[in-house]
Amino acid sequence: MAEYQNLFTTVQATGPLHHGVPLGHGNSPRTGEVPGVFHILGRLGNAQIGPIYLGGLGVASLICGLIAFTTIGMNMLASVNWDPIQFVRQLFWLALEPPAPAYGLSIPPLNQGGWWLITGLFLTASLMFWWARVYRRARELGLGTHTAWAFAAAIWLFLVLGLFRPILMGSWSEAVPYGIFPHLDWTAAFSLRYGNLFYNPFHALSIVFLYGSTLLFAMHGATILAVTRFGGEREIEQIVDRGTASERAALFWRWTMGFNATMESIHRWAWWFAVLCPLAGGIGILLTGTVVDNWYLWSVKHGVVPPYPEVFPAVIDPALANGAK
Ligand code: 07D
Repeated sequence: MAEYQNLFTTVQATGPLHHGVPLGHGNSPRTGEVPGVFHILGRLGNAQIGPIYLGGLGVASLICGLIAFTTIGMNMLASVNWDPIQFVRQLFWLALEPPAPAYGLSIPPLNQGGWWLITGLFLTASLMFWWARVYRRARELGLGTHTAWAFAAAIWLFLVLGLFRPILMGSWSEAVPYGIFPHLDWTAAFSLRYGNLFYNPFHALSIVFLYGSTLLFAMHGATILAVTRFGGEREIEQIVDRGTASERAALFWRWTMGFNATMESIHRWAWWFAVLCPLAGGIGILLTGTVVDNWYLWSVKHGVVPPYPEVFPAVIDPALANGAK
């Protein structure tokens, strides 16, 4: 008999279709009365699709997101003289840029950053509505709101980059453009302007949690897959029994590194690592240009990195050089 392998193969349990628990007072009905079952989807996740809950918040979020998306697209199209071929050809290079520095925090004409401001407004509204939807849907199912607060950590970094820091700096021009390569160019330029972001300790900390998250995810995913032959993916029954897949998994880690997380605490680790990535990152970005102007010189000053040896001319902050302003 072929052994059950589960890196790619999944077991698809089939049974009666389930619409979910009844919804309380004040909820909209779920959309899609007869959910479908698709074998191909079942290879990735659950085979049952729908019914979806749309609701007022969901609709509001989608409308705002669509307005933002369309405004970005139309501005990009305008930038190539409404030529659809060039739009597709140059798509990765096109951008909707924030206003020029001269406008500060004022409202510029539409084609000089005004559209960028309007897009930001709708994109932020869309994220806020979606956040409220995530929170509410969790509450309506009697769940904790862990997902909403993790999402809030990502929104924190988004708002620092596009709203909080530009306001502290007194200029919308500090914000990130909408566009594929342009936003990457912005990232590189930002790092260079502020003395190399690698020397920003919060950027370093953010990377620790980013990489840490992938490591934890791999360890957890691998551990659970390794014990599914003992039913380990059905976690709840495992926690209370001895001699189970769960106990073997724990033992494996105690054997290999002397310590193990538990079925519950591993998820706490995962949540905190993921959340601390944008949380630490947001702090690092907020400090850049507001409190610290050059992270390399800051690191030299605080003994984090050695200065260049005397054989080179003294390093000066490029921002203070003649002709910088
Ligand atoms: C971006 C925010 C939440 C997003 C939300 C979604 C939409 C969709 C679309 C309508 C992810 C909003 C939805 C926008 C709308 C339509 C069409 C979360 C985000 C809510 N770095 N770096 C980080 C590394 C360097 C730089 C974080 C590594 C260079 C800048 C992370 C390296 C330079 C910033 C990280 C490296 C540089 C960062 C991001 C290596 C120049 C940030 C964490 C190995 C390239 C950001 C403190 C995250 C930050 C950030 C990793 C190198 C610049 C840890 C591994 C030296 C300017 N970098 N980086 O979760 O927080 O992002 O910095 O070289 O702003 Mg970096």
